[in-house]
Amino acid sequence: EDGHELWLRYRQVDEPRLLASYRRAFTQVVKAGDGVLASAQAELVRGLSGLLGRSIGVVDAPTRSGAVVLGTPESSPIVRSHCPAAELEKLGPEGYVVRRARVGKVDVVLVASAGERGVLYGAFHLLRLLQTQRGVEKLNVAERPANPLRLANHWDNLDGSVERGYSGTSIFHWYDLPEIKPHYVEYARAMASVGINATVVNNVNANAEFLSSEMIEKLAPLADTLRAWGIKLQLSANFASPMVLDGLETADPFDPAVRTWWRDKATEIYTHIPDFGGFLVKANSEGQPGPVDYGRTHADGANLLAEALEPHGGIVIWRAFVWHGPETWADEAFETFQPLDGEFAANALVQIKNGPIDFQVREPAHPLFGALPRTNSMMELQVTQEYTGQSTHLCYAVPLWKEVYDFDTHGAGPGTTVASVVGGTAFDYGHSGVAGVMNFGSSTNWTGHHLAAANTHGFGRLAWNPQLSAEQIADEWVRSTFGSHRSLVTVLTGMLLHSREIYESYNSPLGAGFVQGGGDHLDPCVRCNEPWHQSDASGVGFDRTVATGTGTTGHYFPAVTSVFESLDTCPDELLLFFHHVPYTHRLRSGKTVIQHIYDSHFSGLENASRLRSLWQGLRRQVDPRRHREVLARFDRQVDHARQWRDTLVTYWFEKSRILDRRRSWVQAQFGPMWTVLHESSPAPMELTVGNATSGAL
Ligand code: BDP
Repeated sequence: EDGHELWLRYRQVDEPRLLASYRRAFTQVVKAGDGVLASAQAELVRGLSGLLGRSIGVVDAPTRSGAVVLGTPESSPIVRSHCPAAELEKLGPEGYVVRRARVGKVDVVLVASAGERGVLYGAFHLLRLLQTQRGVEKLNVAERPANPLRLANHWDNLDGSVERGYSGTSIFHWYDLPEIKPHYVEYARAMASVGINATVVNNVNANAEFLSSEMIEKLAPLADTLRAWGIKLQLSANFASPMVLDGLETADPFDPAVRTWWRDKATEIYTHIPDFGGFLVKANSEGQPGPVDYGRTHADGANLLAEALEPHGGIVIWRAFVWHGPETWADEAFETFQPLDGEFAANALVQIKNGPIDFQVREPAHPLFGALPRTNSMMELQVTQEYTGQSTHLCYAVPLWKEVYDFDTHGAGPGTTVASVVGGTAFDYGHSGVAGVMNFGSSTNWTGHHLAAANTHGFGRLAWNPQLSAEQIADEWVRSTFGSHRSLVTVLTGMLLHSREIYESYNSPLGAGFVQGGGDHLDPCVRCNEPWHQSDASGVGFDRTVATGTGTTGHYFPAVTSVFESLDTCPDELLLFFHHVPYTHRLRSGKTVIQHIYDSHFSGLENASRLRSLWQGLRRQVDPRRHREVLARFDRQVDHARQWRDTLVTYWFEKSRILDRRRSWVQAQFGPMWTVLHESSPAPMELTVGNATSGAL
């Protein structure tokens, strides 16, 4: 196995009694229709044939019990007569029911929805039940997605490179378009299987060429391919496109020629791609052009594109990621966008990263969530592991994402979770949802590290339903990807669920954040990132309080501000994000901050080794190739975790001049240097033995 099939392997169910019951329950598939319905039908045939280990035929009408009937009230008379239209309408065009019904003399399984997409998602749901070995005697499923927009963001460039991609080059072969490669369909199936309904195929650092006439024509067949799987194509747009592509002298949103240019461009796109989703824009951020270049606001810029897309039903997604330096990074997005609340067009959305910095392993939720009651908002998550170990480290992000979804912003009173904001229920949003910066590339297994595909899967499943637990989602991915062997499921699910905290512990405990090196964000560069974690001789952490710091805590609603503002209530895991504290500050555990940092780097490495051993122990439950390839990644993870430990422990020892209670380790590492530091240190040093502090040296 090479991992190319991801979680859609559909291997024959290996539990004989279950297999027999599934074979009785599903016997044939009733012809469904064209387009998305044909995709749903094809997937059911493929999936059921694989899982049942026998070929499943397509029939015009049910002839045996166990026929699967899929469709909408328009496409299927059986659905029309057995599913009340009102019931389906309530679930919306992407929601579905899966249940049994009696049709004439046979028992059938209905997969029904008010819309074709819902039928497709229902088909995947049905297959998931079998992949995860659930009982199907009592089928009574009714689902609808929590987030209307569930968007993949690819940061893929025209030259085939992928910004922050760790799995080879782009999956999209731009120069070969309009030729459609078979793997575009595989891509679309994988995305649709977890409910992704739109995809931005190019980098937010956008090359204007993506909007050229030649490119639009070339992209049209790709859009057709995606459409068959319920996915709308979208493009990142460079704000200066009118200048770059057609030599206009300005991109000022108030310039009539610029407005005409965008309107004409939109019309051109919709001529070729009638269901084009719209634009995604990174403006006035990290060197990208934008409306601020002309003294206009971000809302002015967004509304320019929104106006052009509006007649065609398109949306513009405007990113809130703006910053000009470590000092104000956590504040700038809030301070720029919050005052603009209510000024964005009805078909514009602001896309907000999950935290106020930049996809760190631990951050508080972004203060803009809940603070834009009159601006359609959505969340941006990073599926590709830029700051979380790239394709070397196991770091399952679902627990991290769940924390953000569950975060109570108090925006419309207590209980205004981020999930309710981006799900569109907290405020009267016309559009909302979630975007994931994707981790797919040209590697055979798509994600480089086989286990990184769990993040792709988890992103989609959580976007569909943020109420699902991380355990449930991990369990589902493991079973579908590796099979349902009991010890494998238990061990691998546990590994996934602990992996983020393990990575965090040797990378950046207590919310210090941003300790990766300059360009590639993989290796430690704790010294060069001092402006972010603000370590000095007196202590560590960034004072973002209202009382004495930058005031970031004040951007949250009062109930949240008070929690983060006070040292007594700020959660330890975010302590250094919000506070600058002495190294001897005591955590709730009773440990000092510095000892916690030391301990955490040591235990992090030990736990990384443990992950490796656990995986080694799965040798008999995992096929040889995938086992070998993942083990090689764990080898590198352990080596790298050791580098992290040694670099960071050394750094913080030098900064704090406080000894780790593992004195012998320090002496072995530093030898004479320890003496030098000890002798020259003006600051008192603390030595702890066991759990007890012996006081200053
Ligand atoms: C940062 C990445 C950079 C992206 C930027 C963004 O390092 O490559 O362009 O985010 O989101 O995390 O625009």
